[in-house]
Amino acid sequence: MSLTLIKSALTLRSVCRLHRIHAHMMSGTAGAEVLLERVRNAGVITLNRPKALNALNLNMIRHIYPQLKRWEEDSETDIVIIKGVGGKAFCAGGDIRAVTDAGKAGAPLAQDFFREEYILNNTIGTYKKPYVALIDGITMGGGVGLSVHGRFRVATEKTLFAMPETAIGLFPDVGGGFFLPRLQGKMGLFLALTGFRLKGRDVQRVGVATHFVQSDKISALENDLVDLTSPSVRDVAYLLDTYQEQSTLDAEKPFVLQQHTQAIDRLFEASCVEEILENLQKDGSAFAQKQMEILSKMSPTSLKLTFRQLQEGAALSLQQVLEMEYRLCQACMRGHDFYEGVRAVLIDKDQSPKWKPSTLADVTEQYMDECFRSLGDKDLKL
Ligand code: QUE
Repeated sequence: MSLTLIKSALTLRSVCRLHRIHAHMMSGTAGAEVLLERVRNAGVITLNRPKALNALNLNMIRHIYPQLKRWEEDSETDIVIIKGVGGKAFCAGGDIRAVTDAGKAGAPLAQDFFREEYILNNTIGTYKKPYVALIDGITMGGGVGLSVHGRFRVATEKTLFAMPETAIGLFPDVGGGFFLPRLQGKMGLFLALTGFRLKGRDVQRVGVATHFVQSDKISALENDLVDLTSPSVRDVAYLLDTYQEQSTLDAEKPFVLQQHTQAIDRLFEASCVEEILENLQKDGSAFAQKQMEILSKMSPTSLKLTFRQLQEGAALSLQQVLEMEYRLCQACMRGHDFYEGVRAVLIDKDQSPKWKPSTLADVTEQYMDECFRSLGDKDLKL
């Protein structure tokens, strides 16, 4: 063989090898929707669908759940950290569009997605090791379920929190029935019904986040977290407190709802949704009028489901709440508004859903009772 031939054969071999490495990376980590790595003593979960704002799909759930379980028992893993890539979102929600497509087609994803998502939420809520969610960006719906039940939630000035599901004919699930009624006064019910968005330090002020750290300090914080050896919950709390003390950004900015917390507690104290609207109507302030206008755009069925979900959830464990929410999401999949809301907000983006029934008065107690009823063998059991 001539020297040139040997050289081209070698080149061909290296090209083939590069191809194999590339293929391996795509199936392993680099092209994956979620990255799961051990970094020193930490298990690190990185949500990696930046173009979809890291929205959670069933494939991601099926990778995260078993790894969380392994790390919980693994003596070399002391702490778990979860974060998102792309700089815009931690996790903007669930991949709801795929779920409604499956619902229309009668495909199993419609049951499997919620079931496995809620099992994951429960695992986070009962985790035996420190769990730290770095919610540096948009954190809504499904993203809230991946963070709020964990021991530590670190907000930054880029955090944008909301439970916006009443706008798509759903209800604030992923354990919303547990954490929302446990916020101060009627704050949780207000956030649940209106989908009000909280930013930055306000996310900590209402108790959704445990800490506030400036976004530009998050990567240093993450490095320090993975360097902790066998940290106790107190050790992690101490490190997070230290970072928080060094974060002075927006410290003087008042709470966005400062002027309205008393009004919220008064106006949202009611025995049904109709009574809240009556309270808002009678009050007549600019704030009350604004909330009335917002609520008038939401699915009437979702508003009534959400009211009762939080009312019942106030006296239930996280496990019981998730079991209740599983019944409710399956009721939404059998109904009309969830499909119509996803069409209007996420597919056609015309923002004009045609709700059925279209008024609160036409959502019957009998229908509500049906939504909360047991699914028999199909119930979620935690
Ligand atoms: C209300 C919602 C959701 C929403 C918008 C709303 C929701 C949700 C998403 C979402 C966001 C980004 C994605 C995606 C879905 O948007 O629950 O797939 O990439 O998951 O007004 O409840």
